[in-house]
Amino acid sequence: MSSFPDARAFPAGFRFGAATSAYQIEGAVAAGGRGPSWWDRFAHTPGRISDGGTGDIACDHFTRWREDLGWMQRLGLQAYRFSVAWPRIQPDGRGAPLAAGLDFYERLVDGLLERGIEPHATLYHWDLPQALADAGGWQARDTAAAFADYAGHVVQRLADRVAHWATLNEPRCCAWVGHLEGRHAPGLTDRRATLAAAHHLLLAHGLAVQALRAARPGAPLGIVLDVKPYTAADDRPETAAAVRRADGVFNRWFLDPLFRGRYPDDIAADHAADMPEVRTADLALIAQPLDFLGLNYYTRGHVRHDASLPHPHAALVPVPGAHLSTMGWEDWPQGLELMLCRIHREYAPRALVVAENGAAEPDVVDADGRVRDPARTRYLAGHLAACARALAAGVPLQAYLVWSLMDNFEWGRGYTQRFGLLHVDFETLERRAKDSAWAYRDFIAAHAAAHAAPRGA
Ligand code: IFM
Repeated sequence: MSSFPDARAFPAGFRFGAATSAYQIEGAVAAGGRGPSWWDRFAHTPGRISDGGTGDIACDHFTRWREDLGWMQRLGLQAYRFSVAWPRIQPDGRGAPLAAGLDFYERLVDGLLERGIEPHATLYHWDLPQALADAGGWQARDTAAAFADYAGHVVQRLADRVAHWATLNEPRCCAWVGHLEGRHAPGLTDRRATLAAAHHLLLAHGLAVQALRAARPGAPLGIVLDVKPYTAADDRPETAAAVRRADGVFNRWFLDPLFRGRYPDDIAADHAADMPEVRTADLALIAQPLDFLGLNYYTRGHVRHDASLPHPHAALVPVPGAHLSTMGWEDWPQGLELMLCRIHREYAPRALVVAENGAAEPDVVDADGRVRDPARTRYLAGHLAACARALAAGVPLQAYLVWSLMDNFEWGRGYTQRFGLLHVDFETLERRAKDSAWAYRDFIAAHAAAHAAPRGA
């Protein structure tokens, strides 16, 4: 407990919770008429997932959701971020919504509320219906309009009960890792496809915000971006330029259009030959005011210039003595403080939420049934301290959500990475809280106690 910050640094009403996403935990991929998504297709393609895993069963949350709510309650979580699987609502990505799909998320939301847990919903966490993928996926402009229609169905049913609606999770990752690095669905390595996907994802966000504001005025809307600070591993001017480019691609390519209504000139110039069609009204749609911005933060990029690498010509350099998670990511909490403060200063979103933060560690169940994961506890404590410093600096941070509630399907890395507060035995699907989960529970309880009304007041 001692390395956690003083819980009083977080105001009353600040929410501590955890996050998941549909394809990573739900399983039950054909239940209730759910259609296939491009992640079903990708995961079933030999060689795509490092351990051959798929989301067919995952954590079977679709049937065990009540048990999972029980765990959230036991840990004292105050907020839970989940995503809605588009193919459960519209199996082909278009048309009338499936009642079974909407009912599932309605039960989940009502179950959260009954337990005093604030629901945070994300409308797209990468599971694009395969029928839309076949019609061009995010490279097709039409997919953006289809998304706004789907979003409307979900928000129409649940708007009165969800605290935060995020349109998209990490459009950068969907565009870059899926279309340039080939490690995520749809598995492409094509820069034109990447930039088209990125633009159409942002357009989808803008169209959805417009549709949702018209249908449900007052529903709290935002988007979740993955952000990463870049630091220079040497003092050469070429490295400073590489840092700027890497930051431009990772951070500014999304923050600038969303908050300033334009793509960053330097990166747009670098990519002029590969840019998609950007119509006159697109950027105004993308830059509509939002109620909050969600940030997913894990690590930094410590880099040096390397001309032999493709744009942004930045090679990662290991930091001596740094603790690395099993993903190979450095535990660097200063980066979270830095990004929170910078985004507040430079882009001024109305409110911020840490929508994901956590670490994959080589967790094992000991003979006594405990999962001792001190590195994760240290990681969480350090990043909570970073949030406390950002709050003290005036950042309007409202919530902190751990990635993830439970061990799950880590995309291209299958089941090899354990990010959970809950350990999941993927043979039996049994859940058990790791030591870090109990430490987080104690911290949340300390915060609640610090803000409890004095007796007799
Ligand atoms: O598991 C992912 C999640 O789906 C999106 N953000 C990063 C996490 C860890 O890689």
